[in-house]
Amino acid sequence: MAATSNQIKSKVWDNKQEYHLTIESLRMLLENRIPLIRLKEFATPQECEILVAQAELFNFDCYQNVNPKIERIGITVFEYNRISKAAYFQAVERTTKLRDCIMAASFNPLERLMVKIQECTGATVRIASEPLYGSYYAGLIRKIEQGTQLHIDYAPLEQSKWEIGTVIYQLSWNLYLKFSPNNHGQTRIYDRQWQPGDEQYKLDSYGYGDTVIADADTIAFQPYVGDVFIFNTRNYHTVEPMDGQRVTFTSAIGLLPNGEIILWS
Ligand SMILES: O=C(O)CCC(=O)C(=O)O
Ligand SMILES: [Fe+2]
Repeated sequence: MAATSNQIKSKVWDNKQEYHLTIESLRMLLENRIPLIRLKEFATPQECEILVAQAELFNFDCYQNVNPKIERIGITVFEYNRISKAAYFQAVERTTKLRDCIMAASFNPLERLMVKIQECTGATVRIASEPLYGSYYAGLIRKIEQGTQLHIDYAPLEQSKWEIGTVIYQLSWNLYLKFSPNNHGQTRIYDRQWQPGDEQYKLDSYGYGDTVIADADTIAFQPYVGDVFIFNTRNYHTVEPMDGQRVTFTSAIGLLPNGEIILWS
């Protein structure tokens, strides 16, 4: 039985060990050969606490058309997709000022992550940029406390007419800033990537039905404050609901065909 299912699957996830950030582990994550990379103690508890306190001086907005509720500071291409590209880029400058104001009074996780990726890969690591419009926004401060639906984040599908739609692989990194101590709010990733044809399983603005992940291997991780977890968002994934607070700092990461690594939200 096992041999047969291994033959049907193109490969098997190596999830026996924890992977740290190296050029090899990043390559394996991009190619979906491992489910996760963990950057343990990326930030100190104090840094995380100060960043959350600074963010809470401002308003968190709810994602449009998303159920259950997700709150965030920052803008997303996901939401502006159905408004317009021009409106997204109009909002970049003021949103970047707000983010920079919060980071200046605490610390800059975006810069720290970009330097780490640059050092380990030697690649050009930059904020995504759109011809005629300029820089994207990157770096949401986000509260996902009521969980998410089963979903993927994959710009070649969702933002096919933007620069980010040309990435060949897409990841997401989340720094866990605040996490009420309990065993809920885990992130679950399935060894099943979005494929053309999956749109038949789509339920609403972003959720997919469970049939799409039937029989797929899965891994769930318990976030710790100060850690960064990176995973491949072409893989179906969910966040479990929890009682209490769950605040992250996050953006998308993509690899372009020319080898450059870009970040955006
Ligand atoms: O908050 C998390 O753990 C993951 C959220 C998510 O869906 C993502 O980063 O793509
Ligand atoms: Fe996601």
